[in-house]
Amino acid sequence: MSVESVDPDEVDAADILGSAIERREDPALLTGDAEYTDDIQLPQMAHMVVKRSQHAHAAINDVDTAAAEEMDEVVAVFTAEDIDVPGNLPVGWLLDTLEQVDHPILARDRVRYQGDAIAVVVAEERYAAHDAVDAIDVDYERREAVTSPRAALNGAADLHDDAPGNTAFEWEIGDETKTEQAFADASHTASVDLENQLLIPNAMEPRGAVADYNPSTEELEVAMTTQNPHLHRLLMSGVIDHPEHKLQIRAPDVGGGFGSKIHHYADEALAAWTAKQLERPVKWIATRSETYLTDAQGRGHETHGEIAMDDDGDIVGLKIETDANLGAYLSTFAPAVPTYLYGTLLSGQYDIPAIHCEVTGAFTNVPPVDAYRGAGRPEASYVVERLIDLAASEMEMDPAEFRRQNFVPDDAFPYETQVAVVYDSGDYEKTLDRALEMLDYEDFRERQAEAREDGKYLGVGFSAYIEACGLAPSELAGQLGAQAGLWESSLVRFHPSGTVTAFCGTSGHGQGHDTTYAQIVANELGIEYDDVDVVEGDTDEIPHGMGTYGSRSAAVGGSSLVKSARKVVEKAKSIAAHQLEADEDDLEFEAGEFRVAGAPDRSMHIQEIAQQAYLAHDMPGEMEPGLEATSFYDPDNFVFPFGMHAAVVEVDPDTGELEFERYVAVDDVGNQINPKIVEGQIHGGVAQGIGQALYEGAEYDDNGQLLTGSMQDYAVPKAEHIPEMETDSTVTPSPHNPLGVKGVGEAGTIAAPQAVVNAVVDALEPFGVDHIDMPLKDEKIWRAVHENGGEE
Ligand code: MCN
Repeated sequence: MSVESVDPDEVDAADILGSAIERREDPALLTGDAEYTDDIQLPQMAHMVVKRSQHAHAAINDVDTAAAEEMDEVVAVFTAEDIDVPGNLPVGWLLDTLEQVDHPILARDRVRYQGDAIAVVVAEERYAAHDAVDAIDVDYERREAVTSPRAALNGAADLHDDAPGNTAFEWEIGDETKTEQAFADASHTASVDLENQLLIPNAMEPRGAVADYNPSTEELEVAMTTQNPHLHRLLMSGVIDHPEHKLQIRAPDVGGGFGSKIHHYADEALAAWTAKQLERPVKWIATRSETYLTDAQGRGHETHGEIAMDDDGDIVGLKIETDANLGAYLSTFAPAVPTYLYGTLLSGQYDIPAIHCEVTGAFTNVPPVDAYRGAGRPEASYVVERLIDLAASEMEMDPAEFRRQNFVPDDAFPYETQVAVVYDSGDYEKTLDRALEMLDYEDFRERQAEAREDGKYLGVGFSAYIEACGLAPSELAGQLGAQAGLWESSLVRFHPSGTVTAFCGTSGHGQGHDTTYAQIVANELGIEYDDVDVVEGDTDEIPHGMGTYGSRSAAVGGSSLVKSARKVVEKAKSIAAHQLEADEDDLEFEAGEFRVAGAPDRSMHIQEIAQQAYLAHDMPGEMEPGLEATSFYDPDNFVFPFGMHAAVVEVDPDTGELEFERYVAVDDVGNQINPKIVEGQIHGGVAQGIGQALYEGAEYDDNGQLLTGSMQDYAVPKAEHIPEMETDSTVTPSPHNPLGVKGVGEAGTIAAPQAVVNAVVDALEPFGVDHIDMPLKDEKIWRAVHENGGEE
């Protein structure tokens, strides 16, 4: 059910919101006209390269930079001893039990993961800087390394003196007593031990920064690969001790992030600090290998889960214990991911009366672990949906019908879960019914039974996912430990000629905001889509902002634009009433036109009013000239998109090979601003989810050396590995924002992994296979089949 794109010129202005118009940002991106950070060339620009630890865990006895300093074209070499600013990366989310540890931008006396920054070289040319980095001699004293969170928490050598036992925090949610009682009273239980493997984000464009310092004005401009320029400005100003109002952070075109460009890393701060030290522009661009070693990774859970049912197959309780990998240091939002973005989603789409979850955060010798597309919510959805299948099997019930029986009913919204959130709106049976219809489910089960008789193993896997996005209501986020409110801000400005620039504090990096935001603003103002331009990603142009992550831009940024546009319309209305000599209450506003009720010939278009607002001197009363408005929009609640994905696979038990037959996705993201962009987001997300299910995973050896440090070894799926996706949607608007939208940017990634794993387990049911950890490589599947002798 592929959505057809349309040319915006063929869409009536009144229908622009909700139209599948082509993305206006694509021509520049596809023809090479886009400007990425590495495209920036400044006069006198030098290049910075980072000396990184080759060991995962070691004490540093000495760093000898003498040879490097002598090399041709080397401008400067800096180590931790030279850092004269705080130089400690902050954590933006706190928990009561959190052990905060130092995270210096250059390691002082200890390195804690392979790739930890030890020194930087700045040289006239990038390759000269790389050569000089190789000439730096580090005297290491190796320590034992640990990469599994469970092992780290159970007797491994401590990484930090301030965090004994490698425990970063202990956190719980839900009611333990009630849950224990529910399990004691239950007649059936099922359980699973699973690993949700570490993932490397793999944005197409590696991280980078170009910093330019002007000593006479003390202004420091940093163009960098960021998803949230304003937050980076705030954090960086503290790290390098530079006044925030003299620091400009600008996001040129950013080639994807998937969460990895939210966090504050050492490298970008070092580029800014060295530019200031040397009073000349400095560029730092990560190599692909460096992104593998240093980009914040995602997931990394080891979990034990149990589910309890009564005789009728109603779920009565859920118990989850998770050891979460945080890596070597706390990354910016790391404490939030395996806690509030995970534990609060453990009710899934189900009405579960008792839930208890305990999470222990562990320091290990891998790069910091933080948000990666979905961040906590895929982990929650995965454990819930795996347990649901195991529970259905325990009850000898069909997995689709077991889900239906336990769904939160459609008349129960707003629905308060046992894990501290209130779902805004939902109709879960609708997405299930549509998916079953698309699958021709009854027919599939018959085909499956017949195929088994012929020695062919087909399986279907369901994923009834839910996510919380639209991050976030500031009050709630503050109560949960966020160090900043998560509102969004915007400015809608009419120019005298009637065109509009819409500024927003989000910072798109592939999601199509130039298109969808223009659709929103054009619709509110009743003007042509082509008359609206969108600006994001620059702290000097946009007063404030919180950035793009947590699928928040449509729900929070888009709503802020609606709020600003409506303020503009209000002011325009006063001007129109004055000019038309009518009462404001008698004015109707439609399609950009203010009309006096009952006198249709007395009207003014909002673009005409814009001209009047700037150029005429005939304003009502004391009203100031100009036609623009700013807003801060702070939502009342998260939004909760949901859906039903289903994979159909065939597994060859003799080889462990797997083939997709179908992939069906029915998503509900509320009202859709642009159905083509929504579909594209689902496609990209599902591809990443399938990547996790089948191929991807950061693997380390016993010394903490990354074994999957290149695209040769870390298998990102190629187009040929991804099945044709059959997509459809239902629409259940969110009552919490004026657009009725829910986020879509992470939905596919949250939904896909368990659909695939459940399908494989379903296919292998005759062999007694009830769980296989991701990634489901052929060998693992084969081993699972043969563990029980390979006999049915
Ligand atoms: N949209 C819509 N109707 C809705 C919801 C959204 O038309 N009901 C549109 C929005 O206007 C926007 C797009 O869909 O153009 C995504 O919107 P939203 O769900 O609000 O997500 P964000 O824009 O905040 O993007 C963040 C999200 C996240 S968290 C990750 S991770 C991710 C993703 O977006 N990373 C991406 N999608 C990505 N896409 C690309 N190309 N690159 C990434 O790095």
